[in-house]
Amino acid sequence: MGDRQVTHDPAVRPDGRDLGGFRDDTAPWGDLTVCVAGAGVSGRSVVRALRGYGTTLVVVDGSDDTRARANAAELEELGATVRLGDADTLPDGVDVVVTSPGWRPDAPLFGAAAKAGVPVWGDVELAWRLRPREGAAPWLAITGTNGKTTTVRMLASILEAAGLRTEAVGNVGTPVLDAVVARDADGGPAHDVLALELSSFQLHWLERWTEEGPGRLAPRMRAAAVLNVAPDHLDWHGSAEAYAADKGRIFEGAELACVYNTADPETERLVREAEVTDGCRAIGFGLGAPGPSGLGVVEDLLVDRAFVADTRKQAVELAQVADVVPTAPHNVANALAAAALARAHGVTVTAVREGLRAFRPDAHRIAHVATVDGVDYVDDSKATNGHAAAASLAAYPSIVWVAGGLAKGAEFDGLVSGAREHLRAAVLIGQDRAVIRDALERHAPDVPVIEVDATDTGAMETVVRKAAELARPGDTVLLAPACASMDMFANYGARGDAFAAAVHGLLGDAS
Ligand code: UMA
Repeated sequence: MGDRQVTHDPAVRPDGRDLGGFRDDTAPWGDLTVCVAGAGVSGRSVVRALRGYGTTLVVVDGSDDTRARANAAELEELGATVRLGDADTLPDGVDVVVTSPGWRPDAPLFGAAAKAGVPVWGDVELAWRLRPREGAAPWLAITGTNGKTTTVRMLASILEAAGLRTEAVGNVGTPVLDAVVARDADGGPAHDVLALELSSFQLHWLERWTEEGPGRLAPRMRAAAVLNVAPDHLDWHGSAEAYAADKGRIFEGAELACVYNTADPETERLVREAEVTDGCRAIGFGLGAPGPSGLGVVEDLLVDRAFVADTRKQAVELAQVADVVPTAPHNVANALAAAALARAHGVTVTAVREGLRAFRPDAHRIAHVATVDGVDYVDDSKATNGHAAAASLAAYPSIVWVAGGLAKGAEFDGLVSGAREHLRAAVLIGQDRAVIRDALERHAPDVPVIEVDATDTGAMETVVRKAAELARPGDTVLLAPACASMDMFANYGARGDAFAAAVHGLLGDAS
């Protein structure tokens, strides 16, 4: 971490367009023509945020199905022009493209933008530039391969317990822009501080923070955390290195604290390589006793040795381990990361404890659905990559594993060889199930495998029935797909719901 001073001067972009002046809500946004890439959750938030300024908005989306048309109708009502079914060419007269996070960097639209000298921002970059000039809420941000949604919600719970007006935003589901443009009854910013979950995609689309030049205006977090880094989204980023580098960008220009996981050296490396603001501290969290400037666990207590007057001699008790629900090791680590960000922002020990006690995890995260004929059915649909599925598979001794979906370029050899001893059988679904089947053949050839060759959402009933046939009393049928869901379902939540509905169907049969 270097000693860097951050300034807020306007900047002229290398292509000559003076978009540096567009750095808060007082800029002449109405002068711009913006191409919005994607009519999904993020694209719609871009239109909602900019329409009030009179910005000319042209939305492009490659889809032209029922959902896309419904989104287009909503956007046209807000005054945007929408082009469906052609996402490759740049509309005329565009000053800047604002992209949704899922668009790959090699999309033809961005090639066309580069050729025309038109910059591309992510929706989070736009959110940073639309922050109110007066009283903007600082950003506390979290990324990581796994645990970030839970951790950002824990953080919001702690900030709320501290009496702060806050919201968990970003990849968690509520676009950052919606929060940034929200105003209170007096017309001031509606939030005191924001808790951001940022995906590697969203981080990729942020301007690079640099000490000099246009990058001086790039988003910077008051405090940021990387929870862990394991291979994911390799098809999008191109390599594990590029994925990690994009994750590391959350630390660039950080003001007060860069928070890393002492059990994951890659997260610490990303802190070391980051260029941050003068005075920014590196804070480690982990399940052991904390060193100076760390948060950790001593016996049954969560302990802070970082945000105390004398980090060599002092420590404060934050909460009991039992205050964290569920008290699984990875979740205690999540709680420590959330606490570190809150403490960096000046939140009291009491608020950390109260916030953690008040927090309850979302559905679809190692959620027990039912026990049928002595077999437990567990929904961990949120395990959308191998790293998350491995944690889940390690938690049960004898498993009928339900897996598959979109592999996102991943391989599963390590996952399967690590979980081999826990597997009674596997039931595979989805587009890339053959990649998992091949890994099972290589590393666990004795494990029976059934493939369900259907891509309609009703396939989950077949999957659960097959799993029930393979399971014996005492086993766990575990939905931990290690893959994304979008080949068959709207999202991982819908996949988990379909699993739970199929299990309840079995219960109906059994009663
Ligand atoms: N589209 C194209 N061309 C493309 C790609 C997409 O036209 O090449 C269109 C699609 O037809 C669709 C729209 O763009 O209409 C979708 O854009 P998007 O994929 O960026 O998704 P959004 O609806 O804007 O939702 C995004 C996040 N999705 C992704 O990053 C893929 C949501 O995270 C996030 O909650 C939301 O913004 C608000 O910030 C979801 C996710 O799966 C939950 N995230 C990944 C993860 O957690 O692993 C990163």
